[in-house]
Amino acid sequence: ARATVYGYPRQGQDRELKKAIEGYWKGRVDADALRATAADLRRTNWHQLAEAGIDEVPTGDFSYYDHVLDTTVMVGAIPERHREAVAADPLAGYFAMARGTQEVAPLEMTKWFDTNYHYLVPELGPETEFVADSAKQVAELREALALGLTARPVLVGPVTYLLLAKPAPGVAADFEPLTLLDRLLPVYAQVLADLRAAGAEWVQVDEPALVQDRTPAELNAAGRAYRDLGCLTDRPKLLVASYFDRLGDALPVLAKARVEGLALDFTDAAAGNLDALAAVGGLPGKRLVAGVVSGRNIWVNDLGASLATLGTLLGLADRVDVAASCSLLHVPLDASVERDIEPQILRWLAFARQKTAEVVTLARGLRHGTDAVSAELAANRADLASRATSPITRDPAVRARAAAVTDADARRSQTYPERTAAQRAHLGLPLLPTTTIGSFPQTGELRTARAALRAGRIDTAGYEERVKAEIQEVVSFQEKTGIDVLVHGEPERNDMVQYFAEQLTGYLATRHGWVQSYGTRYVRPPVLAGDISRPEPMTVRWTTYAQSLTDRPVKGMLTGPVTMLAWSFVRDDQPLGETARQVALALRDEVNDLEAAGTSVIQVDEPALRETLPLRAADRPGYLAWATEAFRLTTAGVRPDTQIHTHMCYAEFGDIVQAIDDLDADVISLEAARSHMQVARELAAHGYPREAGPGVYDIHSPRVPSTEEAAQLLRTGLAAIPAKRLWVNPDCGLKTRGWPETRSSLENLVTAARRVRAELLA
Ligand code: THG
Ligand code: ZN
Repeated sequence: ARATVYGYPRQGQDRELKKAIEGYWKGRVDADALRATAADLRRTNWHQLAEAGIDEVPTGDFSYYDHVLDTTVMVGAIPERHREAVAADPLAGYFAMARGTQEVAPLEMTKWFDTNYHYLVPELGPETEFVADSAKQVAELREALALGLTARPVLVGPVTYLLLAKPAPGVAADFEPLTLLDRLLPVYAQVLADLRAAGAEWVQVDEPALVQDRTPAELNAAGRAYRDLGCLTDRPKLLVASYFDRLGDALPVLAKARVEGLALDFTDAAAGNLDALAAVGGLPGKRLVAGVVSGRNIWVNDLGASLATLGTLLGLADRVDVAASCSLLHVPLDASVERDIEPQILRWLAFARQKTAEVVTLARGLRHGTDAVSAELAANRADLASRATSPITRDPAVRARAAAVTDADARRSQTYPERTAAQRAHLGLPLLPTTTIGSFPQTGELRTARAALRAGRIDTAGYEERVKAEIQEVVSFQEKTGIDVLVHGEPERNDMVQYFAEQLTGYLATRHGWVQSYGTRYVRPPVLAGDISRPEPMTVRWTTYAQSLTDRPVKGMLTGPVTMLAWSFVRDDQPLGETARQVALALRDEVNDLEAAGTSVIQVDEPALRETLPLRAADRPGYLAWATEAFRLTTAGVRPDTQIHTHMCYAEFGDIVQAIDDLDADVISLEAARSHMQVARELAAHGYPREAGPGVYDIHSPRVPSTEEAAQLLRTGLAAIPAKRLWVNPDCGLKTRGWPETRSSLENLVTAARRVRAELLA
């Protein structure tokens, strides 16, 4: 049995890659220096893997921005508008595709399956001609081979590549990229031949799209792809990999294919693969790579359980190797550098380095028997026991409270029509009320103050004065501009999830636990490790301070339970719904405290509700049931005249409109400006009965919308949502915007609301 992984974090221990790339963008680092940094990082990673005992290292998983964009380059599917730039300077042109320039739009970005990684969406059409460009794959394979390592190139597979693509601009919306398969396969054939010539014995072809629900036609296409690639004579051995969920109907297709190996996910996320593999009679004559160590979470593996799984698998394939379930790109690099986490608790955690060691131990155990790894198994059992019995993971008060929750706790005391009348009387808002989503520009002074606080150059009191000054400015600007429902602007917050996690018992924060979100942008997801409780109010002070400065209502701003889970590493020792319920109860206390302190409008954001939707339709109703219950449990404890808002971004609400309705929020704000109010029409088609604020200002662009443009979007909104239920707001928070464009845009937004109000009353 060999030990291997499919990919490793790209950024380096100190995010050297981010610094080099951003330096290159600013002109401070030249292309050669950037290439040298990248080559160093690849070498460091391979050495780290090899020294840990990984027998076969991955190559080609490195990326300057995104591996799907690298695949677009590899198959020559450069969008027309980028071709000239890419031909003139491949590296600059590559970044232009990723980020756009003054003149040309970038490729669209979207989430990589149900992870928090974002990829650049290929743009294809009937005219697309593919051409093989194996330079990057071949060069990186050669680098690893030159170090004397056994290396296996990893490619995004042709079926997944096409299924992740969308019609190019100007191409009919119903164009199906998968129809290009026959044109794409010869390009993969060429790349495979090039890799073989460069010395690859095996090549891994990733097909994670096959773990989603697929039509018979799509499964047929997958069968055809691997029949054709399998029949090639000049090729390396093929390992077709899947991860994130079970293969389902695609398993028999791949098991029959003429490829030499399959890599399957055997973690809980993909439950069903083991039985399904047995049901198809295993993989006689093939290599099976078993992903038994989760590449998604940060928990130490149950080595005994994994060895048992591996033992079962031995009977089902010619040869069984051990791996993490997916690329380790999705976890931070190294838990051992964390200094703020208690040593005993740190032993529960495994980041990429620790996971690599687990894979190696498991491969050794499989090869030589459990006796060969008895010390590792004993230590592992002790760590698992310490976690299972720790007061951190078992807080009786939290458990008792969660167990006592009733249906009534998750239901408002009055229906929406009754509530809305009470809220109208209480708040006295005009028709088409204006508001913002919560955050205001994070100024340089604020960031400097936060850094100074961390470095001990200023004290807490000094920092809080800075925050208060900022709140004053934000409140006075909103009053002057004539916004109806104000916010305090969130100057005290960095990342919203991190901010709440730091204040909740049961959460751990990391110092270096960076995970790539997209390109050079990283997040440090907090670790939801134990039972969750709220030792004291988290936001009340800042909201009431803002309220003390104005007579207009100030909205309280919270992050909802589903998003708290989605953007954290969540405990795997109880159902997600249980964890969500604990977080919901902690947030419910905050909501109730805000109300008691005089807050009449409270927003609970759930931007991640849509993105956590399970990959397979069969798993969705269960998810939506606990997710919407957690939101309602958070918000249902308030009086009828307290108005609950929620907010979601990232479009594509179509498949969760019913869930949005089930949240029973009084008001929802949604991203809509770029899609010309598409969501308003979707809500209307569903018969959404409550208030909504489809955004009229696209905050992802520095562009200031004119008053007439915003007014026109409002009129479009009015065609779908009656005036009595329509709100006026931007698409999302303003923290990534500068003050000048924020000022002008919000002034125009208020003027637009006034203009359309006057039209309605005329
Ligand atoms: N918070 C968390 N997770 C998220 C988002 C979030 N996942 C999805 C989405 N939002 C990802 N979007 C971003 C946007 C910006 C950045 C990262 C992810 C970003 N990061 C800084 C960087 O890399 O320079 C670091 C920020 C920091 O210092 O914490 O700009 O909002 N949890
Ligand atoms: Zn948003």
